[in-house]
Amino acid sequence: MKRLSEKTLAELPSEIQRPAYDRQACQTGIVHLGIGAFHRAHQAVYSDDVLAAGEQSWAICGASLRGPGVRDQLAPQDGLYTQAVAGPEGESLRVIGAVKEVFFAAENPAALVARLADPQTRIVSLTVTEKGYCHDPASGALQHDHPDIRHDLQHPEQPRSALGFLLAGLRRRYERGQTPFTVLSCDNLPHNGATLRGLVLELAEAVDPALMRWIEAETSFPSTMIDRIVPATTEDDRQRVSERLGLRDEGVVICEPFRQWVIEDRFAAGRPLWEQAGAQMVSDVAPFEEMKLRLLNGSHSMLAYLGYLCGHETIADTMADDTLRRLTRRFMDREAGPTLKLPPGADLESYKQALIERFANPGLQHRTWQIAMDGSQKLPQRLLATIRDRLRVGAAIDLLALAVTGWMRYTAGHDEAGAVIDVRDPLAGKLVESYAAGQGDPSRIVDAFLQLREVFDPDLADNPDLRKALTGALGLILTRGTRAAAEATLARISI
Ligand code: CS2
Repeated sequence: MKRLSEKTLAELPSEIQRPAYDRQACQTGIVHLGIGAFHRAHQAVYSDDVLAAGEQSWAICGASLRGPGVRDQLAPQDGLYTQAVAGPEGESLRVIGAVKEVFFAAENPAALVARLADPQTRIVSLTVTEKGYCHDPASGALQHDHPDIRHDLQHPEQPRSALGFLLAGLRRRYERGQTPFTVLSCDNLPHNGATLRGLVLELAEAVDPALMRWIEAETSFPSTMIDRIVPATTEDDRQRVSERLGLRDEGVVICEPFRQWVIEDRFAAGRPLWEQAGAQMVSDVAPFEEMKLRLLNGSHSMLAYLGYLCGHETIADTMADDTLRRLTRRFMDREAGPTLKLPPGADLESYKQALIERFANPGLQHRTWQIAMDGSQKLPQRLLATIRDRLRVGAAIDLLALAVTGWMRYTAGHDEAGAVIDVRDPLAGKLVESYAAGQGDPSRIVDAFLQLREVFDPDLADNPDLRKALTGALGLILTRGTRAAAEATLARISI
C-alpha cells in the first residue's frame, strides 16, 4: 500500500477531509516538545483549523524527546496524519496538515535549539507528561539530582530534558537581543504554566542569574486546561484506518469527539486565533483545571487501578461494570465534586453526566493499564489534593481512600490471580519496595507508602485520619478482593 504524503493526498477518497490550504505557504510559528498522540489529536487540530482559516504563520515543528518513533512515522508522510474521531456513528477521518516538520531531539539537539532560537518561533508548547517536568510531584520542586537535569547543567548547549531545551532556546535569544517566545504547558499538572515557569527559573538561576531575570521579566508562561481522551494507537487502528484511506498511515491518532482547551490569554509574542477553533481564552484557568483534574483525571486513575484489579482491560469495560460505574458517579457526587470552586458558567451536573458517557464510549480502547502508568506523578493532583481539602473540613474520604489503596495494591506487581502486572512508573522500584516492606499487613504497607515524600507531603503523611482511612480500605482489598471491597464501600456509604 502506498504511504500517505503530500504526493498521494489527491488519491484519498473524496469524503475524507484534508488540509484545504496551501501547506507550503505556511510558516512554522510553534515548536512543540513531546509530539505524541495527544498533541496531534488536540492542539495540532486547533492549529489546523486556524491555518485553514488563513492564519499562515502558525504551522508546527514537533519534537520527540524520548524516541525516534513519531519522526519515523511522520517524516516520510511530510508530517501528514489522520485523526480518527470515534463517535456514535462510527469513525470519522480527517487528515491534519498543521505539523510540517518533526525532530527526534536526541539525534541532533543543536538543531532543535536553533529552531527554538529562530525568530519565527513565537510559541513553544509542551506535552511531555507529568514526569517530563523533572520535579517532585508533591512539592513541585525541581529535582536537582535528576539525571537529565544534571546532564543539562553540565552540557547546556546539548540538552536532554524539556526544561533544558527551553532554557537553551531562551538563552540564545537573550544573548542575541531577540524577544523571547511564549512557553505553553499543555500537561495535566496543577497550575501548569506557573509550575513550569518556576522550574525554568530555578534551572536558569543555576546557569546564569541575569538570564533568569530576563526570563522572569520578558517571557510569559500561560496556564492551560487541555481535555480530550486519546488512547494509544494500536496496529489494528492503523490497519483499519489505512484501509479506509487506501493509503498507509503510520501516524494515525484515535480520539473522542469531545475536545476542550482553556487558555490564559498572556502571550509574549502573539498567538493564533485559537478561539476561532473553539478554544476558550480566559484570565484564570485554575477553576477549569481543578474541575477537570479532580473529576475526569481523578475518576480515570481510580478506574484504572480498581478496574485493572477487577480484570478490566479498558475504561469502557469498567463503565459496563455496574459496581464501578456507580462507584465513579458516587466518587464525583460525594467526594470530588463538593471540593470544587466552579468556573464561570459551569454546570456541574451535566459535566459529570458527560464524563460518565465519555468514559463509556465503546469506540475507544483506552486501556486501564495505560492510565495506571506513572501513578506517583499523577496522584498528588488527581486524588491527594482532593483528600487534603476534604480532611481540612472533616469530610469523609472513603472512595478517595479506596482509589489510593487501589494504586498501592496495583504497584505490588501482581494481580489477584497472581499474574504479573507491568508497573510503569519513574518510582516503580520504590513502590514495589514499599509494598513488600509491609509484608502483607495493611497498616505497615500504608505506613511505608506514606514515607514517600515525592508523593505525600508531610501534612498528609502525618494525618491520622488519612492513615486510618487508607489502612481500612487496603485491609478490605486484601481480605476480600477489589470487587468485594468496592461493593462493600458503596454499601457502607449509602446507609
Ligand atoms: C488520562 C489522561 O492517561 C491518563 O492519565 O487520565 O490522559 C486523560 O485521558 C486526558 O487527560 C483527557 O483529557
